[in-house]
Amino acid sequence: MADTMHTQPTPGTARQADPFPVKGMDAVVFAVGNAKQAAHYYATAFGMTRVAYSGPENGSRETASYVLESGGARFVFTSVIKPVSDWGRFLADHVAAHGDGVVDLAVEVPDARAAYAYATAHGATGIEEPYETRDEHGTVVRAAIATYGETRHTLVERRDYTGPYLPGYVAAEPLVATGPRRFQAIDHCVGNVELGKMNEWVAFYNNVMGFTNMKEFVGDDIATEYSALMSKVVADGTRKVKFPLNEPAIAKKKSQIDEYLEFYGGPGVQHIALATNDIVATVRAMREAGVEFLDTPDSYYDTLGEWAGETRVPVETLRELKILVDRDEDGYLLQIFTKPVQDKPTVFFEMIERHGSMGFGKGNFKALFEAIEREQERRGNL
Ligand code: TYF
Ligand code: FE
Repeated sequence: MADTMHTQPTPGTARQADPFPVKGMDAVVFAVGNAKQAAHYYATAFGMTRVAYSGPENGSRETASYVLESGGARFVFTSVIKPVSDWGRFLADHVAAHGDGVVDLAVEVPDARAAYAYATAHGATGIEEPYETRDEHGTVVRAAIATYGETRHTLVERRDYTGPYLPGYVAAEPLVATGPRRFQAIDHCVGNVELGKMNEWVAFYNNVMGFTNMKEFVGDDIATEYSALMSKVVADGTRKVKFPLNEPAIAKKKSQIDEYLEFYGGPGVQHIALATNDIVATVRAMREAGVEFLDTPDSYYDTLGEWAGETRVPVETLRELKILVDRDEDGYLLQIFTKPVQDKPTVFFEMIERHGSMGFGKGNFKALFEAIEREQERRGNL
């Protein structure tokens, strides 16, 4: 891919130190109308374990927050009890404007002050200056910068912090009996931005966070044929944090990205991909718990063997569960997409099992986008 938005170190010169080191995703923070019930859904349907809580019982009169984990993946569900501060009003307004959605893609960094200084010096809008909080478990330094829409990146520095989440939270019991883990990490977090803005946001991540572009992208050619979106992926130096960015494309049908932007009320997080080691067990368990996935036509599986080759999972099992396969020069991946997880056609999830491939399922775009269009049609939005 022609790539002028960033520069890799020139061969032969010493490799530059990472200008914006990150340790990984810290948390995905959702603002929701009813955190108590959302937490229950992610516990029962996604198999996540509640580990921490903050609410009126432990001194937070304004908000209730449930922290759930699955392996290294952490989700926080926050809802407003009664707004009294700017933060409470922001969360209440966010839910009113967007419905349930992601307010924060929090990134763990070794040095939050340095990360914030670098980001703001390279064009980021600061939302929160670096601040320190501590309790008996240690100290955490945080700062926050704005990204697309009303979304932010909190930069979290955990100074040997041993508490269950952050100062202000108490350890909490799992909400339901925990079974086998259904996923162990956040693989990537995707943002939808407005028409014509994708390259600006790619440049933002290049400049502000030193992220570089991954090779997978959806350009004009694919967009106008069937996908109705354009997409590029930025990632940190270690490829632990990967942020694909979509914008609508003018195609034959109304773009799924336009549908999102209309119902979300602007740019925001579209999907979170969760890495699993056993997508078959995961999808079975989630389907049993009532999670709805996008359908894939049988014809997809009739020709699968011809191009996808052998995978860990027999084609008949893939067909039964509607799991998709993609293969590239590095290996293959298995993936599946949920339907939107709220009544608005906005946020959804992807389950992904990687076997060498670092891609995002480009070979599935046709089948996938046709499935999404069938759903758009069912909703009357096409
Ligand atoms: O993250 C990605 O880029 C892939 C492909 O609505 C994708 O998961 C892109 C857009 C979309 C669903 C999947
Ligand atoms: Fe994805």
